[in-house]
Amino acid sequence: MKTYGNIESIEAAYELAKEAYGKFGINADAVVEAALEIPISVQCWQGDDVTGFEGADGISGGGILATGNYPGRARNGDELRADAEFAFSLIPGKKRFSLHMFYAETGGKKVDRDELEPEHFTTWMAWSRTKEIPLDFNPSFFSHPLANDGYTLASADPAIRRFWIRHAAASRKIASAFGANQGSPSVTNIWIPDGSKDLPADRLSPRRRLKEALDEILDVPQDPRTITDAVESKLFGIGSESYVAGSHDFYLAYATARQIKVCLDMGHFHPTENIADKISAALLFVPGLLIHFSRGVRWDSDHVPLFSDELREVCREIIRRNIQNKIDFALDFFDASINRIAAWTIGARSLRKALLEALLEPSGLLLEAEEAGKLHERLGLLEEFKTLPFSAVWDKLCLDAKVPVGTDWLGKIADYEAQTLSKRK
Ligand code: RNT
Ligand code: ZN
Repeated sequence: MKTYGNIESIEAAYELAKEAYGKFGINADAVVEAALEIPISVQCWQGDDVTGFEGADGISGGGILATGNYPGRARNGDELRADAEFAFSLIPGKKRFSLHMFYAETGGKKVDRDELEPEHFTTWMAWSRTKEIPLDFNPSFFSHPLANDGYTLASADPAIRRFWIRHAAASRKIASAFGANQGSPSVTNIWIPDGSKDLPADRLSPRRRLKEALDEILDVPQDPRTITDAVESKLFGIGSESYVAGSHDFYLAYATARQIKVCLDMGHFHPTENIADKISAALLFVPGLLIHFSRGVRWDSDHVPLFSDELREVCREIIRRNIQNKIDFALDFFDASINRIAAWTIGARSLRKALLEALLEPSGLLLEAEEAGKLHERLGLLEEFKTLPFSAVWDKLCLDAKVPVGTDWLGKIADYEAQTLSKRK
């Protein structure tokens, strides 16, 4: 693979770009720095097709499913950590790592999900400290015998419900240990698959049970300096096509009432609905948002996000209002049909790219035109800003962050595949 360019030409192109942005009052140097500072939470589950370490072997179940069989899936904690570290070397800027409960390391001992303790994440926490990668967390309400009938926290069976309440409580305790270990809150996201394949006769009771279960879980006090709670809605899933108990309306109301964060997943709405417009509305009522950056193709397919209009719109919406401190930026996709490290790299780089682009936008001028009632000017500027020399600044950002510029990361992936992934049989 040819290398993308030499340092001199990247710097020279950047100087010209800097001048172009400078004309609109944007300081590109400062923007590059700011863009690198925004943490992106990388999802561990892309590395192993949402399998976990319980020996489930590729069955994710519970409304989500990784498809494809590209060789080289990480099979244990050491492989997953090694793959993630390698991906991090290709992704510019600050990173976090998001775990699920079923990535506990129990040393071969069977410990059910309601009995896991912080000690089962000792290796993860040590790694997090050494690599300075803070951890986020997710209780795992799927791929488990007690999730087989499609209901967990909203289950009509009190024994099943109890199990999952204990599971969530254990997760929050572990997340809080992460938070203490890393000195900042671990963002802990509750997503449950609960729903019905066909038309339910009673839509209310599961939601009432879900509300009561969540109350019980969140009533257990945890130090807010160590954990931030979030709840994630969904429109439908595989096997829950007709009804999902934890819908957007449900969680928006719930999070408002409890003053916790709402998680908006880009793939969890109607295919033509973009979450960009929901951000300002929700933030008037909830303390913050967790965003799962994903790309739905016709449905909630969890494809790798690209530098798409949808993703760029979401980033612009956040940056224009300068509300990035209220947003947790997280990735959520799982594609087993391509090299998994490339999937991480493409998804995370697209998000960083969209953040950079949004930060470079001279949005103050748009606002001025709007406030002055010069709407033709607003439209004209909006259109002109699209073709400012953004890519030169992106290359410079990668250079500054000491990650491969342009397509250079592809060669590194090929080497890692030859040396490491291809040996996993
Ligand atoms: C599922 C949700 C959830 C999961 C991960 C694995 O539809 O998007 O966020 O993808 O927790
Ligand atoms: Zn999600």
